[in-house]
Amino acid sequence: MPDYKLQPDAALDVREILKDLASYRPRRRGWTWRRPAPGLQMGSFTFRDMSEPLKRSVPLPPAHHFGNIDPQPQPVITTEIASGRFEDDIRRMRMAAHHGADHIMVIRTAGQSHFDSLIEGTPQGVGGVPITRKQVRAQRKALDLIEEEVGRPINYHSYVSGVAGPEIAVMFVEEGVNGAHQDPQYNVIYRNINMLRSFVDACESKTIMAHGGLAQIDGAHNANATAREAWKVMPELMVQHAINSQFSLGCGIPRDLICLSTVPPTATPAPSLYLDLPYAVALRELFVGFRMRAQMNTKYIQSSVREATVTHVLNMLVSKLTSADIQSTITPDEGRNVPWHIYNIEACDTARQTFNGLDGLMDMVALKEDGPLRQTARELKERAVLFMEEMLREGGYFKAVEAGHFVDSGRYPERNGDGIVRKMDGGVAAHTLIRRAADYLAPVSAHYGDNNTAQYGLKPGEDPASLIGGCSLQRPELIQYIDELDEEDNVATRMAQNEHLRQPGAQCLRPEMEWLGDGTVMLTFFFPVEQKLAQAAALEAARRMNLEEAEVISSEIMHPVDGTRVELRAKVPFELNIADLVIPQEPEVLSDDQLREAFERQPLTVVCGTVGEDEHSVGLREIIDIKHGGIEKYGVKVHYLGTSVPPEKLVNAAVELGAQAILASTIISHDNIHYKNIALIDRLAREMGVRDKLVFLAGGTQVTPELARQAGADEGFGRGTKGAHVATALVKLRK
Ligand code: Z97
Repeated sequence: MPDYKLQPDAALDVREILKDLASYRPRRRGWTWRRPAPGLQMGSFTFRDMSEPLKRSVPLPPAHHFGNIDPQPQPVITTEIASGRFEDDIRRMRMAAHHGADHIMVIRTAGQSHFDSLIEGTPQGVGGVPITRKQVRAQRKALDLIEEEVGRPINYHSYVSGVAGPEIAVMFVEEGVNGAHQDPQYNVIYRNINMLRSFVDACESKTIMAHGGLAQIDGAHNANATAREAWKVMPELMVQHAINSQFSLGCGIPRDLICLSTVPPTATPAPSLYLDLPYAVALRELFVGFRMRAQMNTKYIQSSVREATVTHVLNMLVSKLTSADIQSTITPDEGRNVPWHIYNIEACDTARQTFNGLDGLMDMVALKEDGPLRQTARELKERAVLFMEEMLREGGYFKAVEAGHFVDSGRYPERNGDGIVRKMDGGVAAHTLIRRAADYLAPVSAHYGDNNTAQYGLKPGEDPASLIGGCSLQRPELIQYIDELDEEDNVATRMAQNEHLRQPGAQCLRPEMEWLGDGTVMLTFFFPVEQKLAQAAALEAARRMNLEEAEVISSEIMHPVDGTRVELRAKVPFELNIADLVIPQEPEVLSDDQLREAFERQPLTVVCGTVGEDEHSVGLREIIDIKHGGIEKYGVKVHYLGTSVPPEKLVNAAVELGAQAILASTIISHDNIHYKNIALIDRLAREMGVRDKLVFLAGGTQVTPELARQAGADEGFGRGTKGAHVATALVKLRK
């Protein structure tokens, strides 16, 4: 292990990660599933479907009401990272791990599939990072530290696809990558790589992955995302899963590491569950013992985070009603290409929150054994089997692809003739297969097919690599580590440009969405006009706000002419100096004993109520009730006047009851009514000549202390206030 360790209260230092990479070795290999913890006790609750908790994490936002518990669901949770700069992805990985991700998928840069070899260095990517040894090694090293910090293994993942598949597979095993997509059908259909080459390469790639214990995910989700009417290709999706899963088994990958990449094919406003659930059931019935990697539907996502989140939650309901071993959390950026930190984190939280909420569901409900669910599931399986039989009749997979049978948007056996056609002698890397010589030998420990070791005296089962004293999978010192070759497009030059912003230690700060110091901000506008005008107005508003490079990233019609919501991204032209920033002082809170003693020495009476036309009572009761640790607990005498109390009544009661303080709770904030009521109480107390004898405190979720004081209160209290804060103010401010 490196000397560098993550400190819980210090930023991850990317500089430390990049040090001594040439000699870094991964800590472990192979995939890790979560460990179930049935009957887990956390806070006041017993959970049924959770896994072992984390050592350190960032709980969901409402967790502070529940003793800060952070139950971790049983499925492995994926986050997909695609910023284009691996050094910035590293910081995002730490955040994602703290929000419950233990499967970090690094999306590849566009075009890498067509490279016929490993690439070196760390060039900046488009839509993902170029997968190179240095990038993989740095990220695995960071994850080795992060997993120690959170207390759970983190699976690192990318793609063994493309013309260099086998080379990448070897590099992944050498570098401790834990999972990969590997499906030759992906090469053929989506990357137009020659099919014969792709299937031969897949034999080698899958064998190497089996040797390294990698989990393998297939590519069927892409058919779902590509077909025009995705809900019609369900039979074909099963055929794709079957071809790849059986192929992987044949190459030695154990069944429980073969993961079907399955997507609920439909999305709202279609009646999605009615279509998606039978499909999910059929799949799990056909593929017993294989693992389900539940991907979320991305095809129909538009640009609203809200809409993508609802799709995600509905998809996870399907996972819960059936099963998911890995739950993907594709961020809304798949729909609108905004690959920002916050969306990875939000999607992880969506998964955690949903599975927390659905805990124990299947102890209470069951899927019906008859009716449309079972009928449709059976029909889907029959269609898939017929598809497969037709393929065999017509001469096999390659012939079926030549005939355009895949990604056809018809509902099999119906065909629309819009399938993707590839030719056996066409595509990238066609005619590159070379028959092995009769005495071919590869002195490596993971290899597909005949390896003629007998000619060198090895017995069957003996490791061919022993002929050379071990291969690079056993002797990492054989690995050629090549550092940056490109003098301009490399991590050192990129980091030099924003070094003054790099934590820990930087004194300057810029807002960031994906890259350190990118200066990116997002603004939400509402304009009371139609969409095009609203978009133009948002851009002009950004210009006048001195923002740069403004672009509309989404707009939603609230009404065709009466209103549009516009989301806009832009860059700020400044840096902030950390030393100039004013951080409000934490309020000083007296201890329970000090407070009790103070009110014993000098008793105090308060009158309180929720003022105006406001029926909220919970917040104030938390501040006063002894049961919630409110001020009664310290011996304060409290007259609670209830809700919707007119300001005059509050001041009059204070006088009549001889109180020394008024507590006004004011929750509703429309038209600034909360501050208006604060000002009114202050004025009435002055007019009655009692203001200087009374402490006047005002609170509410939308109350800012400074504005409350400006309005006339002695002190204001916002969200998160406790009885002790208010009691301390009463001691300090009493007249
Ligand atoms: C996912 N959300 O879950 P390149 N091989 C397979 C793939 O599915 C992909 C690649 C390779 C998606 C992420 C789509 N999948 C994006 C089976 C991509 C990528 O882009 O050709 O270098 O490889 O995977």
